[in-house]
Amino acid sequence: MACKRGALIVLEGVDKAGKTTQCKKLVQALEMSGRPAEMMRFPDRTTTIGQLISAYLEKKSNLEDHTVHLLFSANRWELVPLMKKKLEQGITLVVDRYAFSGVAFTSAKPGFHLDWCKNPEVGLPKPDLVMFLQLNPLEAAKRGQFGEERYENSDFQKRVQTRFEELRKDTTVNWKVIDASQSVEDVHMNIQDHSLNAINKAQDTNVGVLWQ
Ligand code: NYM
Repeated sequence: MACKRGALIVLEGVDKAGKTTQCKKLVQALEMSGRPAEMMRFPDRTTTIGQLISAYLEKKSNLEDHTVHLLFSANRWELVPLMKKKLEQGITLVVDRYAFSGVAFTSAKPGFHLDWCKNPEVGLPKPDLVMFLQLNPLEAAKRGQFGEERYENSDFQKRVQTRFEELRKDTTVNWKVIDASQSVEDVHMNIQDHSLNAINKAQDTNVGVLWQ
């Protein structure tokens, strides 16, 4: 490796947990401390595949459930070359949702098994750290109404939460659970500590392979 690689850091959690706010704050803090960092989010709605997903989420189109699962996965795979390039350049990637959201959301639908959902994600770059922003449904409800997009209702979100709990049992992934009911600043400090640790550990290792 020519320079020390960046870390792949993922934030996961149910809706309203504060993932996007915290991703932005983390990138800002890392940049200010002289560590190159960039934010990414999945789905990335800017690509051709991302636009199909976006129309589905906005209920402008209907897609068969297996098909949309594979599109979410393809949307990650199409960005893998770019992700690898940035990591090699020493840029830390702070990612708002990743394969874990993919598996948790689809497997919350009737008739979907976790293993089937994980399959297309096997082999993706493995995050050095996955932080799960934990917020109970009552706290989440206090943060305002759900929007109009698909999946944005509390029954479905509860099932998603259970699927995330299942995924967090996997010790091959470096999960950290963050109490998202704290103040934005306290959550940020917590996230920053874990991230600096992960960045230090990652720099002299190769990027891992997810679920393989
Ligand atoms: N979602 C997100 C999935 O169903 N599968 C995936 O692979 C990913 C990354 O899309 N409700 C769902 C979770 C969200 C929705 O995400 C859009 P966001 O962060 O609201 O743009």
